[in-house]
Formats: sequence, C-alpha cells, structure tokens
Amino acid sequence: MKKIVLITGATSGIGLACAGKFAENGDRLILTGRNGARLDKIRHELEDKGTEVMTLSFDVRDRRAAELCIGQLPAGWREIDVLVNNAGLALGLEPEFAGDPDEWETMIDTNVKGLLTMTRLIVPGMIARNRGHVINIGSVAGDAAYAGGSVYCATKAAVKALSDGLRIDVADTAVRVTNLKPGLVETNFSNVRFRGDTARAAKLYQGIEPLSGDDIADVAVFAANAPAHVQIAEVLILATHQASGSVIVRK
Ligand code: NDP
Ligand code: 8X3
Repeated sequence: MKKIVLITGATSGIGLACAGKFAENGDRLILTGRNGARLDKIRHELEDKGTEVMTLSFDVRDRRAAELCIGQLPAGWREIDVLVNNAGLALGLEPEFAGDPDEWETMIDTNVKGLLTMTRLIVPGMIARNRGHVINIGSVAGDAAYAGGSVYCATKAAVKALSDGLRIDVADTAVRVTNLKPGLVETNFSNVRFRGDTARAAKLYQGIEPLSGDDIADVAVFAANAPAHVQIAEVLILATHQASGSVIVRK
C-alpha cells in the first residue's frame, strides 16, 4: 500500500536521499525544509518520475510555522504514515568550555526541540488511526561523546532518549519508533559544521569510503516496510573502517 511519508530537512543529504528512496518504493511524499525554491525543484524532479509530492517550507525551530503548515495540509495528505525526523546539524568542533552559546542554541533548537515539535504535531494522528511509524535520525554521536562534539553529541543522545521514551508511550498502539544512528555520511553536514570551510570538510572523508545518504535511506525504507509485527527499534550504521564516533581508520 502507498504510504504518506513526511521528511524534514529533505533538501539535502540523508533527507534528500530518503525522498528518492521512498519515491522509488512508490510512496507519496511530504517534503519539508527551509529552502522553498530547492523544495520545488526536488518536487518537479520526483513528479517527473511519477511520484506524488507535497512541499512545506518552514524552519523546524519555528513551532508556530510548523503548526500552521501541518494544520493546513489538504484532505488526502493528512494521514501521515511515516515521519522521518531528519532535519539537523552540528556547528563547530570546539571544546565545551570554548563553544559558541548561539551555536549550541541552534543545535538544541533544531535537533531536539524541532524534532519534538514534529513528533507532537504528527504522532497524535498516528495513535488515533492506530497506524504509523516515526523514524528519528539520531547518530553514533549519541552513543558516546567525542572531542569537540559534546553539545552535538548531547542532542543526539537526546534523540535516543526521545525515541526510547516515545516507543514506551505508544507501546499499546501499532505505532512503531525507529532510531537510526549513522556514522560517517558524506553530505553537506561537515560543510555546515565547519561553517563553509569545504577543504576542512573534505578532509574528513579522505582515506576512508564514507557512507552515502542512500545507504541510510535504504535502512529507513527497510524499517518502514518491515512486517507490521516487526519494530526495528534502533540501528547503528557505520562505515567499514569506522568503529565508533571517534575511531576511524584512514588509509
Ligand atoms: P545536510 O546538511 O546535508 O542536511 C541537513 C538538512 O537539514 C538540510 O536539508 C537542512 O536544510 C535541514 N535543516 C537544518 N536545519 C533546519 C531547520 N532549522 N529547519 C528545517 N530544516 C533544517 O546533513 P545530513 O543529511 O548529513 O544531516 C541530516 C541528519 O542526519 C541530521 O540530523 C544529522 O545530525 C544526521 N546525521 C548526519 C551524519 C553525517 O555524518 N552526515 C551522521 C549521523 C547523523 P538547509 O539546507 O535549509 O540548512
Ligand atoms: C554525525 C556523525 O560522527 O560526525 O552525527 O558526529 S559524527
């Protein structure tokens, strides 16, 4: 059966790859992000291949905007089957005692509060229908802190706690909750983290074959299509030659 899949941060990286893979799976997509022009371009490309796409342009940190957009979904698009809470970012790699509090706020507001906003808006409908799946994009960074990553790691540890907590809260329903924890994925992530220093970002992916957005999207589609009695609760997906958030062997 065709599912309605809502993806946050669908304009780049893992979110964009999820859009492509869920489209290949035959699903209908609600793509959300901050860049309306980019969303429109992606919508046209997917529509040309026969996918039904709706786009919503808002910042997940703006709770009112999120409420308005979700509240105004037209009939036929309201019964969201899969929520992919993907929008997120890391900023900086400074020690905790030297980090930029404004950047901490951006990470916490996006990765934690933005994810909560979307969950709060969409999961009640899933519970009422006794059907649905929340796929949170956590990270290996949520398993253990690494040097300079403490605030980002804390936000991803929070994603684990929020995923585990939600799974408990919906355990008496057929709603499923998955926490996907990628390792090193080559996307725009490091360009954002290093504030546009593309040379520094590129170095991170040298000497090792990193994961791609598609590698993560494949797991998301697999989890969303598992038999109804199977809940893929958590998956850690690392690059080969990566053992943890801080152990990466480059050759
Ligand atoms: P990208 O930078 O390529 O994509 C991030 C996406 O999130 C973009 O579409 C971006 O939109 C969107 N986004 C950021 N902030 C907001 C916001 N406030 N409101 C709405 N959308 C927003 O990085 P990735 O694809 O790698 O990151 C996706 C998720 O995967 C993140 O949660 C990240 O933490 C997680 N992750 C990434 C890993 C990696 O190694 N790349 C590993 C583990 C987890 P815009 O272009 O407008 O900024
Ligand atoms: C992104 C992966 O290891 O750069 O969550 O933090 S890592």
